[in-house]
Amino acid sequence: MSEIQTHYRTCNICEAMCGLEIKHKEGEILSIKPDKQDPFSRGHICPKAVALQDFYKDPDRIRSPMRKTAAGWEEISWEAAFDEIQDKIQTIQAAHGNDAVGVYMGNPNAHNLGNALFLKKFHRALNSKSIYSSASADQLPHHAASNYMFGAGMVIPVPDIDRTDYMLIIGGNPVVSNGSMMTAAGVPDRLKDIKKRGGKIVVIDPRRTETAKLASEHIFIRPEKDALLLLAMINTIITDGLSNLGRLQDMTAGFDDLAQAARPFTPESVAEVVGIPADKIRELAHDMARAPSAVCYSRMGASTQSFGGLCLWLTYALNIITGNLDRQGGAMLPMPAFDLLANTPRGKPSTYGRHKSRVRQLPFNNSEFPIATLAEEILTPGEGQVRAMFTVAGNPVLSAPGGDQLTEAFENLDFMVSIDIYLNETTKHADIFLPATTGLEINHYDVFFNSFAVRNNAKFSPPLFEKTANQKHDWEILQALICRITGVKDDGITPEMILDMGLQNGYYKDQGLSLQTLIDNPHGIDLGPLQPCLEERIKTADGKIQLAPEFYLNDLPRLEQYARDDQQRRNQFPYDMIGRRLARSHNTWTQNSHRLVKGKNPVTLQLHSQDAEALGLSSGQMARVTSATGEIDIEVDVNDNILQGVVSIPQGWGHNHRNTQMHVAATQPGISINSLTDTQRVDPLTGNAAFNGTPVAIEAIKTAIAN
Ligand SMILES: Nc1nc2c(c(=O)[nH]1)N[C@H]1C(S)=C(S)[C@@H](COP(=O)(O)OP(=O)(O)OC[C@H]3O[C@@H](n4cnc5c(=O)[nH]c(N)nc54)[C@H](O)[C@@H]3O)O[C@H]1N2
Ligand SMILES: Nc1nc2c(c(=O)[nH]1)N[C@H]1C(S)=C(S)[C@@H](COP(=O)(O)OP(=O)(O)OC[C@H]3O[C@@H](n4cnc5c(=O)[nH]c(N)nc54)[C@H](O)[C@@H]3O)O[C@H]1N2
Ligand code: SF4
Ligand SMILES: [Mo]
Repeated sequence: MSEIQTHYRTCNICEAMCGLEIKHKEGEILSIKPDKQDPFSRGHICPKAVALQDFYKDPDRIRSPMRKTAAGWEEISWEAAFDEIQDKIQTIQAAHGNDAVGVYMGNPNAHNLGNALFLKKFHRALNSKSIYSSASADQLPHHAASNYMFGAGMVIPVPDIDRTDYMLIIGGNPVVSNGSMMTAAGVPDRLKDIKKRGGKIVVIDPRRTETAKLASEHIFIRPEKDALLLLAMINTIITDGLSNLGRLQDMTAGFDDLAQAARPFTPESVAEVVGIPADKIRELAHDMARAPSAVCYSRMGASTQSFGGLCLWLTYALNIITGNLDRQGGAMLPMPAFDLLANTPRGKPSTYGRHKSRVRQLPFNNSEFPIATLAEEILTPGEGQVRAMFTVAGNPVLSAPGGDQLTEAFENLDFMVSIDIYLNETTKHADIFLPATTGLEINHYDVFFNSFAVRNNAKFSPPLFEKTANQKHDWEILQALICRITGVKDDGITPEMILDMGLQNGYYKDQGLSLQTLIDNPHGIDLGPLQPCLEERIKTADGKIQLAPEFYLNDLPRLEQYARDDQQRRNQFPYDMIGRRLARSHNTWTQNSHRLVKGKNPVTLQLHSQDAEALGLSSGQMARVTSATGEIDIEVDVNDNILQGVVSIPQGWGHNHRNTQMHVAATQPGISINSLTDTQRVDPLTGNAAFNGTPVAIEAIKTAIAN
């Protein structure tokens, strides 16, 4: 009889980097619990971590390469799959140019060491500009602000949540999401600690969220009005003589331009449109400026909207003019042990805006085109049309704006390859399916999320279970494809080698940090609180912060026009739709774990009681929601935690309406919020999808509830 063994690793489902303690015996998981000795996550986990065992054992996981035939899917060897891909890709690129082959990369790539390090090489091998990812449905405005203000998209300031005295949260719900662009396992405790030490948390959100309930104060805002609020706060701080650049005074360019740009946006002029009284806006500005330390943290609600670019610029600017950038308790820069910026020199020419998309002239930012334009790039004939696609760990049919259009687009491709773990709404369109390892089967080190971590630390997790003989890791698949496409022999370099080299040459080299040190410390190594380091991390040519880049100033007339037109906009679609994240699901792919989806139907339309009354609807009844581009029927949840005139639907759902193999569907309705969102709604500045504030109409219908 073998003994019960204990394995320590970091959960790789979301950004929080929770340490896990896993008891197992003879290949069976006995328990998945928090690793109390993990110095970063301090004993926190969420219910999703326990489901890692479900993804490992899931009978629906695809475990062999497959080719689609007229008679259905047929298992094939890896070599046969690679042969066919090589042939098709080379033929298509030779006939139609390199850009005819596109790549879409989904969220799990950021949680996978091999993909984080090998995808760029894969793009270089294809030498195509047709690169797309979930980043343009998520955080592109953050990278744009970092690029234009600090010189590189990965110079991302994060809230020093453990030391701040005042935290203003705009459009983020970290109590449910566990934090994003702010890696902070155990957010609820960290937030409660702010209050315990006498500090204040204010949440600005059209929903009274789980985070809002825990905060000192919640203020409702109308969707997509945040840029106006931020401008009025900046205006107030400067007009009332409260701005203070502090230590960064000589390092900051553009203060006068910012002051001038904010001048027309007085609290009185924006109050009605924003839905927050002028006095309240002044109070927010004064509190933020006068707090011993403060940070404004804006997330999905601020970035996935029509003014995402402006919102993130103004968020950074607010932190800067209150003296809170790069200071304890403010917005600080992590010093990651493996640094993605290690080889980025100051003044490196930026790729932002270098190209425009073919059909709609949307910008190429962050080395990719916006996902909102992919369907039309596939469906519109002409030179440069995308004719073949790779999807790598992504499900854009459910996750992209107007996702339904991608169903048609993928069916129109000459060739499609999906590297994934499940056959789903997206990957079922592939001609070749390549199955990857995941979760408990992989080595893990968070190269991205340590770059957003609220405390410097490093941890490496070996696989708990070895892959089987016929399985390949994502990076091995990518490497094989790179060799096939370029004809160059495998250089034998593994992600672990790259990681080790980065650790040994990074910020902590004097402490002897290496892959071996991490292997010897399975709970992870604490590398201390965030330190001021902007002078070292900034990548602008002159080493200065650009407080008022033209890129943003030129977008202000669009905002002013929008504010002026606000009252006339809505006749046909009087409600603003926003999304909602659920504690027990992660985007579109975890719903196959029964333990996460059992229970009451979570896919409901949240509607304010006064709106419900006007529409003749009550909880449990069905409503039809219509947008300019789609229509769904959904169960109503009358709920005064939402602002009147705003409705909310969870993101990430939609299984079973297109006959996938995922058995989750049997118990849950197949409603995708992205059947309502619109590919044409983007922030034109960054190209990011504008999910929030999608105009919709609602009517009561008499259908019985599906389940
Ligand atoms: N309306 C609306 N839409 C949204 C959002 C919203 O708030 N509202 N949120 C947006 C955001 S923030 C994001 S990040 C995107 C997410 O968009 P996507 O990344 O497109 O969606 P995911 O559900 O994360 O897709 C993950 C895919 O990877 C597969 N997978 C999981 N693990 C692995 C692995 O280890 N290897 C491989 N090869 N495959 C794996 C899954 O089976 C699934 O097919 O959705 C966006 N869409
Ligand atoms: N449980 C769970 N955790 C997750 C995920 C998941 O699917 N499930 N997904 C992960 C991913 S990929 C990401 S990117 C993160 C996202 O992390 P967060 O950004 O923290 O998550 P969201 O729930 O999308 O929060 C957006 C908030 O913005 C509000 N909002 C909507 N429109 C507006 C607006 O116009 N203005 C303002 N001020 N607020 C608005 C919404 O009501 C919501 O509370 O979460 C991650 N963590
Ligand atoms: S919060 Fe995120 S990282 Fe932590 S256990 Fe849950 S899914 Fe995993
Ligand atoms: Mo995301």
